Parts: sequence; C-alpha cells; structure tokens
Amino acid sequence: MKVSLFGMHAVGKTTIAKMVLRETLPLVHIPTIGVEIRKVPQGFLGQSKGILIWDIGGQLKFKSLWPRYLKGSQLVLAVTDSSLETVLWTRKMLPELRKWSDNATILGIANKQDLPKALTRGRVESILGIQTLGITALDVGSNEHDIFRRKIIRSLGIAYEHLSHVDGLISTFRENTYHGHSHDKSDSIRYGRHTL
Ligand SMILES: Nc1nc2c(ncn2[C@@H]2O[C@H](COP(=O)(O)OP(=O)(O)O)[C@@H](O)[C@H]2O)c(=O)[nH]1
Ligand SMILES: [Mg+2]
Repeated sequence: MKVSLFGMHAVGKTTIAKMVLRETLPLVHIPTIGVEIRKVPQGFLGQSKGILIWDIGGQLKFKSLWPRYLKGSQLVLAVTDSSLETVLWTRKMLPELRKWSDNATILGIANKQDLPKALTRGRVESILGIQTLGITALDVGSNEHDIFRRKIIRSLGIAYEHLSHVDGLISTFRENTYHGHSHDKSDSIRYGRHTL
C-alpha cells in the first residue's frame, strides 16, 4: 500500500514518518528534497504486506513534482500544523490534491497541537471539511508521544486492511481523534470485530 504525506513545508511530515518507524525525530527542520520513500516492513504494524510511506517535500519549488509523487496512493494524509494560516493553505490545496491523488482516501492530520495558539482538532476538521486526526508528532519530554504514534499506526494498519470500506476507516479516525486538548488515553479501540 502506498501512503503519501502531503502538506506545506515544516508542518511535520518527516517527523510523522520517522515517528511511525521509531527513528530519531528531527528537532530542527531539514527540508525534504523531492520525496523520501520509507518502507514499513511486513508485520511491523501487524499487517501482512509492506507499506510504503511517501514523504513528499512541501517546498513550493517541488510543486510541479507533486502530481507525480501522489499518483497511485491509496491513502493520502493531508498534514497541516494547527495554525489558521496553514490550515487555510491546506484547504485551498484540497481540490488539486484530490485530482492528483486519483481515488485515494484523503484524511487530515492537524499536527502541533502542543503549540499555544493551536486550533482544536475539531476546528481544523470543520475548516478542511475532511476527517482529521489531531496530533503532536514531536513533544520533547512527553510520553504522550507514544500514544500518538500508536494511533497513527493503528489508522494506517486499519486503512491497509479495510481500504475498500472507507466508512469504517473514517469512523476509526473519529474514534481515534483528540478533542481539543483533552487527551483521551483509552488504549482499546473497537473496530468491527477487531479490538485494537
Ligand atoms: N512544536 C512542535 N513541533 C513539531 C511537531 N512536529 C514536528 N515539529 C517540528 O517542526 C519542524 C518541521 O518538521 P518536519 O517534520 O521536518 O516538517 P516537514 O517539512 O513537513 O517534513 C521540526 O523542527 C520539528 O521538530 C509538533 O507536533 N510540535
Ligand atoms: Mg520533510
């Protein structure tokens, strides 16, 4: 399965990709050149096949390459930070993103929920008009980090298994999302016959 991370530069796409794979997280922003493709090995998320994560460089100089990078994605995570300006930019990009992503499922990620002026997950979701997961991909010194990682991994794993059932995927995202800053630490998420 091909999962693409799309969004403006410096919103946290590379951090999310590294978080998922338990790599060392970047404390400074090193712009991604072009695209970086990471393989999530078979079995890593409990899935039977590998997942390729395409971490797409967000700088405008790569814009002409975005359609090529997105092509063939099954799932596109539209990553934004939770500032109004970036969320509005992301909303503006959605029609083109849909066109470039063929029939991929597109879900929002409202990253940097830790920042003082962050819009809530629900607010970002209502502006974007797509199901949105609120996360803090990098929160130095916090053990919440592992919870976010597991939530993303579950979502990817479920997406992989249930891609043809978009409704199921969306309801899982809804169950997985954080409401504002009140962190739901429940670790058991029901999905159909699965308890994850
Ligand atoms: N405060 C905060 N900073 C973050 C978070 N996620 C990533 N960052 C920082 O944002 C910067 C850009 O991250 P990066 O993943 O390189 O962004 P990309 O250009 O979208 O790939 C880095 O300095 C990260 O340390 C987060 O959840 N909260
Ligand atoms: Mg990057």
